Amino acid sequence: MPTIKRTKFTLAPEQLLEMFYWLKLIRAFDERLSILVRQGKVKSGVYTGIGQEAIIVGTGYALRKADYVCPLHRDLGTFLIKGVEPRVMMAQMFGKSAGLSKGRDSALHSGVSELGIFGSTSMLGANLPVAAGLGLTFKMEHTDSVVVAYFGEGASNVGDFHEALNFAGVQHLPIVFICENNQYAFSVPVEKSMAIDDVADRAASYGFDGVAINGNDVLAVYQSTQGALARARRGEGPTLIECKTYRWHGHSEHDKAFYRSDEELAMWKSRDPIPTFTTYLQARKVLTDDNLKEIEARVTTTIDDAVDFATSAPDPRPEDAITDLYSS
Ligand SMILES: Cc1ncc(C[n+]2csc(CCOP(=O)(O)OP(=O)(O)O)c2C)c(N)n1
Repeated sequence: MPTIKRTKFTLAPEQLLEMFYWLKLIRAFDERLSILVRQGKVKSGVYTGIGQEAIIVGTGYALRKADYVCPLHRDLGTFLIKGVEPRVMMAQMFGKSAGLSKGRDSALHSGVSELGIFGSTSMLGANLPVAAGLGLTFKMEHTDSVVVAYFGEGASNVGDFHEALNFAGVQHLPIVFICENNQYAFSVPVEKSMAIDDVADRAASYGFDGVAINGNDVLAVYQSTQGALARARRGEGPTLIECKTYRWHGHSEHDKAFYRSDEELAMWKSRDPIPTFTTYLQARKVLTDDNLKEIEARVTTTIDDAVDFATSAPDPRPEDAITDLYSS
């Protein structure tokens, strides 16, 4: 069994601030969406990832354009960090023609091949064999691009997960499997769906390394991902990184999450990835009061602009429902 080479990936102050901006933007995007759902403005089902942003930023920051991501339903932030304009993403959620799928899906299944985003699948875990296929393509084309594939701990109990990891292990594919272990698969707590503590342990069955880390620590996620990416680019095969985290809202915005206690939620909120990183940056004098104000203002302007754009964007025209279709 190969061991993960520990390499320190250092970040310049500007990069740390950029990561901080992404954390704040992704949080603000989801928080605004949650309000817009209640105002009846969003056509799609909404599955926010509030509380889980450190995973998206730690894994997505510094990915190359040619690297692919295979997100799950909770990962709207992946689209933003991979380069989709917030305006376009908001229009997508409003079901407008300016959105990625021009208002023709429930908003969660669109991909953007030019940005290396494969749309998520409805069936849990079904994005993982797709990720394996993409990884095989990269290997056959002798590129050093990597696939980053996201899934929940719930999805790690379905067959697709095991088939994909097995194939990736046998073929030494350039894939980083990211488990967002947020403790619940809809209402099912992790201890009722798994007889082991760590999803990371499952990688050993398929011949590669798995590691369980604090998914609320953006720098820990970044370090682990960079190590896994470097190994994958060198042709050393896949890695599974399990990021322990918690989702603050229900499974979707229509789920009141009565199956968990207020104390549990409060405990996890005390581990909010954003204040933790804020304190870290302030202690190192990377984040000053002035640039904190500037970043917060930029986030608010960006989100307001996205909502204005999506609100005033035209609805899709009925006659366009049958364009962009093809048959074989
Ligand atoms: C094969 C399959 N079974 C059940 C569902 C219904 N379903 C959608 S999301 C979900 C829970 C997913 O939990 P997890 O994989 O842990 O991801 P999370 O939503 O917690 O991020 C379930 C059961 C589905 N979409 N596909």
